[in-house]
Amino acid sequence: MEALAKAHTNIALIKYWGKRDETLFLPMNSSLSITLDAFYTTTSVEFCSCLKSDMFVLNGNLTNEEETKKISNFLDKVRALAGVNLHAMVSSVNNVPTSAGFASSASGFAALALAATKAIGLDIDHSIVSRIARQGSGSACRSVYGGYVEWEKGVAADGSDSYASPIMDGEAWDLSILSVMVDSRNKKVLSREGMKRTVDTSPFYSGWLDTVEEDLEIAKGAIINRDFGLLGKVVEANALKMHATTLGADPPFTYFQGATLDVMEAVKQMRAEGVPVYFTIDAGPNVKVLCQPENEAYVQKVLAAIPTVQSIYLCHPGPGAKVLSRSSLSGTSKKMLNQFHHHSCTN
Ligand code: FM0
Repeated sequence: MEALAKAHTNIALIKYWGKRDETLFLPMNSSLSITLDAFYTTTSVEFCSCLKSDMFVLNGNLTNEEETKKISNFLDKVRALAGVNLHAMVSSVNNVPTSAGFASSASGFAALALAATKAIGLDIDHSIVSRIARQGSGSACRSVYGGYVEWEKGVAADGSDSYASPIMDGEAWDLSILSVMVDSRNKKVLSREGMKRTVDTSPFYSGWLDTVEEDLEIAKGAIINRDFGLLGKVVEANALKMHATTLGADPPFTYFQGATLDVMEAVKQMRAEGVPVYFTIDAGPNVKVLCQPENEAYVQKVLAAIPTVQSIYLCHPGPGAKVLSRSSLSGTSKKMLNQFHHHSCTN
């Protein structure tokens, strides 16, 4: 019982910020993202009666008990749904520059959700895969789809109506997303911890909830009408509102560093010169800059000249999660995924 799947990371244009249920990963608000072409995770899952426990191999290395436990807890949900009680060998290869501060949890859990459900024999559509991926990391539910994606928060207590769906294909509207890395140190306040502290203690959190659904409607309309100026404006404002909530938390915190402000300034400066370019920022110091493909070379040049910028990764809208065959693998992924391929068993 084996399957292989690949999923790409995504960047939120309208942020998921705060949970109403931490066990089921149910969000306080709906969110909207673009799946990216450049960063992805490839994962193989093999359930077998000969395995005594779950095993998790990441980038060719067997992980420790703590990491394996996270995967086991997630697989328990898949096993419960399928009514199957077998252990699994999971092997994942991240083509995500995690050392540069980019998160791999969205692509990781989307690929795992698809590979695990397929391997265990569930024949389910992507909306159910999205609902399962959500329970590994909220933003992972959006990586099940390609292009422009919305995660509807839902209202049901069991989470049955909280999953992502596609708004528009990436090919329908190409945009350039420049991931600007300013700091590669580990995050001081992880997104999970940061959003919890903010929900629990920040007096500004209710202000976030007041306008986020309206922001999402504006962003969705701008995408459908290919109105880049309107989209950029609401995306940037939404990110700043999210970051404003953290300053009111107890204890207060911010994800911004000096270099984050340098990039924000440069974006505003280019805009003052007439180039339509906007930024968004997640739970870390790096900045994602949005522009139209005709301006990407100029924007990249300007950003690269900022002394505190370490590197820039250029992305475009990417595809949704897909099941792959082993024969389609190549390069490092092939080597790493085959290294622990559990093929000796005859069960
Ligand atoms: O992506 O606690 O999914 O909408 O990146 O695993 O459910 O890592 F800017 C913050 C992502 C949060 C916004 O949180 O949290 C977004 C954020 P989990 P995630």
